[in-house]
Amino acid sequence: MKTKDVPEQASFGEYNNSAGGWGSVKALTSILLQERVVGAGTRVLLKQNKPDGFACVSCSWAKPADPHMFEFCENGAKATAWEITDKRATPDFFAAHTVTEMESWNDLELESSGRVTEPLKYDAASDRYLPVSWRAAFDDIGAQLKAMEPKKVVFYASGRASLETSYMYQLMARMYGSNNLPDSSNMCHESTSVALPKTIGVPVGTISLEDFEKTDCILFFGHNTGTNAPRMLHPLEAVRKRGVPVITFNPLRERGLESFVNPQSPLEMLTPTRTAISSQYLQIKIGGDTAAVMGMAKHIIALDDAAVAAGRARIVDHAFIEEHTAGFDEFAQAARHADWDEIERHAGVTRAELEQAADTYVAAGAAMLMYGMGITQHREAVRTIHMLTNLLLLRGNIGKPGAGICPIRGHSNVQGQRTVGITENPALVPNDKLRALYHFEPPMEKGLNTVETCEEVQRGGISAFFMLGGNFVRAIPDHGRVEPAWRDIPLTVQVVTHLNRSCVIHGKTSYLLPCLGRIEVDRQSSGEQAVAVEDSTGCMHGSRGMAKPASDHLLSEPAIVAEVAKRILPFNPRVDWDSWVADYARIRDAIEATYPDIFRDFNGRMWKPGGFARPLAARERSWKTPNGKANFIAPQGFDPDPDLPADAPGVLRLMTVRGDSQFNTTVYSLDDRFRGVWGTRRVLLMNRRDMLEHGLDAGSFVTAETVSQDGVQRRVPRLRVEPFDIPRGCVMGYFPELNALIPLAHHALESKVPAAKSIPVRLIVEVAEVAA
Ligand SMILES: Nc1nc2c(c(=O)[nH]1)N[C@H]1C(S)=C(S)[C@@H](COP(=O)(O)OP(=O)(O)OC[C@H]3O[C@@H](n4cnc5c(=O)[nH]c(N)nc54)[C@H](O)[C@@H]3O)O[C@H]1N2
Ligand SMILES: Nc1nc2c(c(=O)[nH]1)N[C@H]1C(S)=C(S)[C@@H](COP(=O)(O)OP(=O)(O)OC[C@H]3O[C@@H](n4cnc5c(=O)[nH]c(N)nc54)[C@H](O)[C@@H]3O)O[C@H]1N2
Ligand SMILES: [Mo]
Repeated sequence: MKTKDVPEQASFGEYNNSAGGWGSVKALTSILLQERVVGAGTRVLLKQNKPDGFACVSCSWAKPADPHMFEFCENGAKATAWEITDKRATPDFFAAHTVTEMESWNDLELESSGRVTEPLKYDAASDRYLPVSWRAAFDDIGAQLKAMEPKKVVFYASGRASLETSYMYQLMARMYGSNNLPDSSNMCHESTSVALPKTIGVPVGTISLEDFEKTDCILFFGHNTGTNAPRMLHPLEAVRKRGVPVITFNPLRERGLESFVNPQSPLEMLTPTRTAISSQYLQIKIGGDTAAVMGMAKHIIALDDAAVAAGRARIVDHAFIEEHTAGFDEFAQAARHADWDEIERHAGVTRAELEQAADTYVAAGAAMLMYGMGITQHREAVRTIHMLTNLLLLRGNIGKPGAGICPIRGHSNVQGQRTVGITENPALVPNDKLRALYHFEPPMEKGLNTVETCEEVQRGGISAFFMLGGNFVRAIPDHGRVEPAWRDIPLTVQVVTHLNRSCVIHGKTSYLLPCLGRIEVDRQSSGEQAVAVEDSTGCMHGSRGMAKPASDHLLSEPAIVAEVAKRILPFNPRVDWDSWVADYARIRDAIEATYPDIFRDFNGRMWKPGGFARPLAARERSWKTPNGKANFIAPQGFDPDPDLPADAPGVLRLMTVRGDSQFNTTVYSLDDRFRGVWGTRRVLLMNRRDMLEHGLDAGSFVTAETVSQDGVQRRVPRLRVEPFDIPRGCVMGYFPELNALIPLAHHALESKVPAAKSIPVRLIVEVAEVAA
């Protein structure tokens, strides 16, 4: 069965229902049917995100202590069904298809082949993956890695692997001599990890689930919650029912942020009352956030100046600013000088709208601010995050109940991987602890992040790429330039559950090592094992697999890391890899010994309902910044891309986002229900007036071409154009189909997160052919 993505056969229409509701129940049943796991799936889902169950493998949203009976959303259920699917990519399957043939398949077709069941090695003579024994695979990988220069070996991690696996993985890489530990975070919230330490002295968000009960206002930036963290709609719904305003900033009117019907509330399902999620919706331009927030700040400073002049109570939290912050005067001065015309031009909304939002914000005692990829994946992402914290600091909204900042993380343990040492930056690693515990000298020079890894691959400087989960080759930018170089890497090793594009575009020697998923029972010599993950609010949760493994030949991720480690590292009596694998509680003891403040009594507390929270200095208003203060940082200008003016003639700003039926590069179907797109992902959604100006009708086909100064042509052909409610000058398309358009150098200035939300493009009209 091959379902080609044929944009001619697509259909479009408005989706008039809310997020949630019966639509979501129906879609859930159909995915369980598609994966042929209706009975098993339903049983497993009842344990999802429960204190004694398993942590969902989809998003990283917090898991409450008193969960709903169904503490999962439609998309979490899809992710579960995908993992426990009945479909198998067996050695027979690989015998039937050459790798060259599979190269022409799309992401959906590749992963639909099901779970990989046995270790495989690429055979160039037959152009096929052939089965190999675990021992032969480990011996060969070990021998090759041992002969290589550690600085030329990269250990990638996608944010799903547990705290236990991640800790072992980074330890192995460092003992081997490499800090090359890029992670999916480098394409995601790295902008947050760079920005927040400068302003509030922590690399992660400060809110907890309880803050939703105490907040008086929520500001919501650049996140598609109904699709990408749907369980958050529950606390948001509760907040709205208390009458608390939610102000949303997004170029698209995302369905889940407009209204929600709780599919778990019998009353709402019978007489669907929708909860309006946003009280004010600012449909700003792509990249308009710094300007929009500056508009709000300008209004607040003006109100405050007037209050001071009239001798009335201050509008800003002056006591907080005096005691806790630095840089206020410069920032206030920058706000006074900011020009309203320029703010409106960049933000794409009016002064009146911004003043209204600011009035709502200053009327609130405590406010929280949430944000996603619409903020982090921009050239000026770090500047924008500084601007978001400026807004919070003005009113003392960090470190008090009901207030705080919440970067909404992606993968279910991406934040946790950073916490236990997956980073290319040795300054973020407790090297003294590692030295003391394991008696080795950790490498001290900075390793490669994601973009730097791709650059090095192009230069031919990488000897081996080890991939712990994920789909690196597909998730990165600039496919046209990176893929050819990728094939020259001497060794690529992938720990996978499903066949994906990174298996097909591979190095000279290539291994696929199939692992257990988190939902599966993981039995080792001391019995069934559990693992732990950290959610978006800094809470650690235990997770116990319960489904039968997809095949008898799978190994757990800790076991795979241990087998490689034993082969590439000299014997060290202080790390007994086998005993760690025998009982994961011992890995947790090692994590606790390395990070005693965060993981105190790890094994004792990991099953605490709601998780146990890591200590966060900013929550206590203690600022771990160089000057010991929370810092206002005034932005230098508002332009979203320093190299390309927002309004260059003929240039559109393209955002590449997720549809409702995918988890990153894992595409479950070609539909994006909430946006009314059916049966294709090869589309560009545009403003109707821009279409007129470009001479395009609905259903026209175009080639998108990147505007860049490096002389490289980057094009994606055969995209169908449809009109959509999106600001002028902005276009929406899908990740990862359009990643070939992103130049590798087009990344956030300080964090190097690819700027996937602001790609400057031109459209070239294809033959005057219009789909019916
Ligand atoms: N079901 C499902 N869940 C997921 C994922 C998935 O693929 N599927 N992926 C997981 C991962 S790894 C991540 S990182 C998260 C991603 O979750 P999101 O952060 O929601 O990611 P995107 O789908 O890329 O959507 C970004 C949103 O930002 C808006 N946006 C784009 N540009 C701008 C801008 O300049 N300003 C503002 N204010 N808004 C803008 C877009 O309209 C869109 O609503 O979700 C996680 N959860
Ligand atoms: N244009 C554009 N590009 C983007 C983004 C964007 O918004 N726009 N978003 C970026 C973001 S936020 C992220 S996080 C990255 C995502 O980049 P990655 O994290 O690298 O990619 P995923 O698609 O999440 O990886 C899916 C694969 O993980 C494997 N897998 C699933 N479960 C397991 C498991 O339990 N163990 C192991 N070992 N493997 C498993 C499966 O084989 C599956 O094919 O993409 C980035 N790229
Ligand atoms: Mo992500």
